[in-house]
Amino acid sequence: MRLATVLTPPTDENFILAAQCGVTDFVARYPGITGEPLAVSHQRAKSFGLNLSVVEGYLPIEELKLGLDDGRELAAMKALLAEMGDLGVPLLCYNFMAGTDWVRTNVAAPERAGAKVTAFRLADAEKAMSLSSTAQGRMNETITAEALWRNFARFLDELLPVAERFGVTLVAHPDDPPLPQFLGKDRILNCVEGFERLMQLAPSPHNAICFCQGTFATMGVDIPATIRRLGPHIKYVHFRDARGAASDFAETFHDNGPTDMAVAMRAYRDIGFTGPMRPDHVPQMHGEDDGEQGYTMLGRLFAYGYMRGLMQAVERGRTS
Ligand SMILES: [Mn+2]
Repeated sequence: MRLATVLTPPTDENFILAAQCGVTDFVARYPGITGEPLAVSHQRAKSFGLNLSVVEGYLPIEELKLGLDDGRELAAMKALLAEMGDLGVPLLCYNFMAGTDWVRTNVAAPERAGAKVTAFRLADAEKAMSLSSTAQGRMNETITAEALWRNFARFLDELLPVAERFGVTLVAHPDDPPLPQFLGKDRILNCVEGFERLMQLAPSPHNAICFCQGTFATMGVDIPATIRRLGPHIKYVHFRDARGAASDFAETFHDNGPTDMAVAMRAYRDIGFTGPMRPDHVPQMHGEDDGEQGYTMLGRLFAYGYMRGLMQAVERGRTS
């Protein structure tokens, strides 16, 4: 297993802190959003001793999800895959939620000693705020699960062969929150069966899963059993925890949620997972009030140490 991270922002200081904590893999956001060419991110990461191994977040696929792309999104995605191939970046993480990215209704829920976490309550969804810049537009469209699956099949028909050619694996992130429907749009990657259907839809080692553990926790499933069930299809992990269910939950510090994280880590080891694993959303800590919710740095430093401790424990066999 390799300790990975996003850095928001990807400043020299944040790169140095991550490298000092033992992080080896860097996760870049879609270059069209950050404005930084992928080759530059790749080189920058390398200069701090990190490998750029994942591109993730805010991809140009919103029209593709709705079946409304005029060809521009497809072209942008194919260009991205080619660029990733050139640089040897192996994983592209995407989601298939229509109309929104991840959504929370509270970005300052209390965690330990005044730290703040994000939380979601369906009852408050009318005031739901999307934390994504891509969530604008198409808010009034509706879409059924079957239409989404049709669009998903077309998406894979077009992009999977290109990904295969360039040595890139597409990893699908679950719908967050994993509700059956949200804002008039059905959701399809909201349960384990949805991921099994996706794997059957296009069987290929390049069609794989991002196991966002916090999202699976809010599905109410047994985490270690689900890691074993999805097994070799898991190629990338978002490591975090949440307390509650899809319609009402709050995130937690890594050591303060309901999931036995050591048992989860053992399950990743047991399925032979050797890919990148990153802390996902983290609590906003003292002095970080103006940071991007879920993506501030101090909570991440805590997470690096916690995760590295668990990784070393299971990989050296001390907890088995
Ligand atoms: Mn995630």
